[in-house]
Amino acid sequence: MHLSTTIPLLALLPTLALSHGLITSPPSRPIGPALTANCGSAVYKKIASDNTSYVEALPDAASKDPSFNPSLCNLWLCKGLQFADNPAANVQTWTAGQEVPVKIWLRIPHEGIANVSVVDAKKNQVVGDMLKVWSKGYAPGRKEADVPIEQREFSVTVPEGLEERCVTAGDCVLQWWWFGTGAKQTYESCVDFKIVKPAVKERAFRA
Ligand SMILES: *[C@@H]1O[C@H](CO)[C@@H](O)[C@H](O)[C@H]1NC(C)=O
Ligand SMILES: *[C@@H]1O[C@H](CO)[C@@H](O)[C@H](O)[C@H]1NC(C)=O
Ligand SMILES: [Cu+2]
Repeated sequence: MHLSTTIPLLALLPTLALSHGLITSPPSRPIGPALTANCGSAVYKKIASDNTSYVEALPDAASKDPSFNPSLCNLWLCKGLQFADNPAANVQTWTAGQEVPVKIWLRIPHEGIANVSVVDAKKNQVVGDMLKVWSKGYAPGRKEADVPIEQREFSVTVPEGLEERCVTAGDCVLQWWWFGTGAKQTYESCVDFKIVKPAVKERAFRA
C-alpha cells in the first residue's frame, strides 16, 4: 500500500537530514588528529561526516569506543573538538572592549534558545556574563533564510577582566551554544582566542 511505504520513509527524513550549525567567522575549531586521540575515532567520524551536527549523537558513540578519554574529551564543551587541532592562524587576538563580528552557518533551524559566552576551557565554566542570550525564538523556520539575520550575524564585545585568565590560547574559548527545544538537540561551536592588553598610549608626564 502506498501510505505504508511512504510514511516510514518520511519519518526517516529528519534523521537523514544533515544538520545544523557552526561558527564560520571567526574560524571555529575543526576536526583533527587530537580529536581522534582524545575522543576516539567514532566521535571523529561522526563530526567528520557532518561538522554542524548535534552533541547528543556523540556520547553513545564515544561510550562504545575504548579510545574515548573523558578526562581529555568533554563532548559538552565545543563538542569535544580540541584546541590542538586548530591551526595557529585561527587563534584570535583580542583586547577588552573590542567588537567581534560573528557569523553562524545555520544549516538547519530548530527553534530554541541560544547564547554566546566565554568559557574557561579547563573548568568548562562560563566566565563572567553571557555576551549574547536568546531566551526564546532562536533559529525558527525550516531553512537558513527563515532565521532572522541578527541571529546569524551579530557582534559580541570582548569583556574586561580576562587579561590573566585568557592570556594563553586554549585556556578560554568563545562558545556559541544553541539548544533546539523541540528537537532536543544541542549545538556548540568554539573560537579560540587570547587576550592581550591594549597598547599603552604614550602620555607625556608633566611635573
Ligand atoms: C565544516 O565542514 C564543511 C564542509 O565539509 C567545511 O567546508 C568546513 O571547513 C568545516 N568547518 C569546520 C569549522 O570544521
Ligand atoms: C547558555 O549556555 C550554557 C552552555 O555554555 C548552557 O548550559 C545554558 O543553559 C545556556 N543558558 C541560557 C540562558 O541560554
Ligand atoms: Cu535536527
